[in-house]
Amino acid sequence: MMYCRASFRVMRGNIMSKKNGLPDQFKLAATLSAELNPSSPVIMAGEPAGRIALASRLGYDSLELHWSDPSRIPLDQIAVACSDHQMDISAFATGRAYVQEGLSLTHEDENNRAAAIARLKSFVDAASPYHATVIIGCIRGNLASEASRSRSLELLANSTRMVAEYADEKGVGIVFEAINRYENNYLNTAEETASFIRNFQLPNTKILLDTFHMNIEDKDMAKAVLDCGNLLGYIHIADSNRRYTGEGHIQMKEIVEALIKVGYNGVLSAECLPLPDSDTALAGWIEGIKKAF
Ligand code: LER
Ligand code: MN
Repeated sequence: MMYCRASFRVMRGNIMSKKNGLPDQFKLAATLSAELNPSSPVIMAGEPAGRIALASRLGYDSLELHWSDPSRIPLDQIAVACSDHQMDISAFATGRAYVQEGLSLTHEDENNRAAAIARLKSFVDAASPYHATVIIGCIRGNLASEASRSRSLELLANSTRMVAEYADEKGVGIVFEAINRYENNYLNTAEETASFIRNFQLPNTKILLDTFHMNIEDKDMAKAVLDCGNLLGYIHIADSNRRYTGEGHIQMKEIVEALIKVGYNGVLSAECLPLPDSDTALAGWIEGIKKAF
C-alpha cells in the first residue's frame, strides 16, 4: 500500500486542513511506539489500529514511528489502519537503535559504525514506500573526548552522507536533529547543527528542530527558526517540561510565527511525554498547537 507524500513538501497556498482547521501546509504527527514510558517522549503506544483511529479523530494527519529496528514495526497493521483513517507515516525515528543497542555513527569501532549505517539504510528502505522522512538524532553517538571532536565530525559527516545519498535514490529525505547537551555532548544548538549540515554540504539532509531541546540550548528560539530558513525539514513540538504544548512556558506563538515567516511546509510532531496519560496528552497537544495559531 502506498501513500504519496513528498518528504519535503511543496507549499499549497493558504488552504485549511479539513481535519484540524490549521493551514494545510502544516501536517500534525502523533508519535507511536510499542510501549509507553512516562520518561520517554512518545505520546501513544500499543495496539496500532485503535490508537491510529483516535489520533485521526482528534485531528492528526500522520504518524512518527519510534522503534529501534524497522523489522520489529508492525508496518502492515499500521499501513491498513492509516489507510482506514486517512493518516500517513511522516517519519521514522531511529534513536532507539543507539539507546537500546548502542549503535553509533561515530563509534570508535568500525563494525559498530557500519552496523549503525546499515540500520539507518534499513530504516530508509522501510520509509521509502511511504515517502516518509528518516530522523538522525541520538544515533550520531557522543564525542569520546573534546580532542576527538574534529575526527568525530568527519566520521559523522561521512556516515550521514552515505545514508543520505542512499535515501535520495529511494525518495526519502533525511533530517538531522539538534539535541540538548544532557543527551548528546555535541551539535546541541540549532546554529551548530545547521553549520554542520551546511559546512559538510550534506546532500538530501535538513535540520530537525525540537522545541524541548531548543528551550535548553537556543538563546532565541524564534530567531533560531528564522536562521535555519529553508534548511528546516521537520519539527518536534513539546513544551519546556516536555509535556504537551501549553503545559510549560515556551512561547509557541512566536515559534509558529517564525515557521510561517520562513514558509515552513512540513510536519509538526507531537514528540512529548505521555503525561498525565496518553489520551489526555494526545488531545491536549492538538489544543495547545491550535492556540499558538
Ligand atoms: C529524539 O527526537 C529526541 O528528541 C531525543 O531527546 C529522544 O530522547
Ligand atoms: Mn526530538
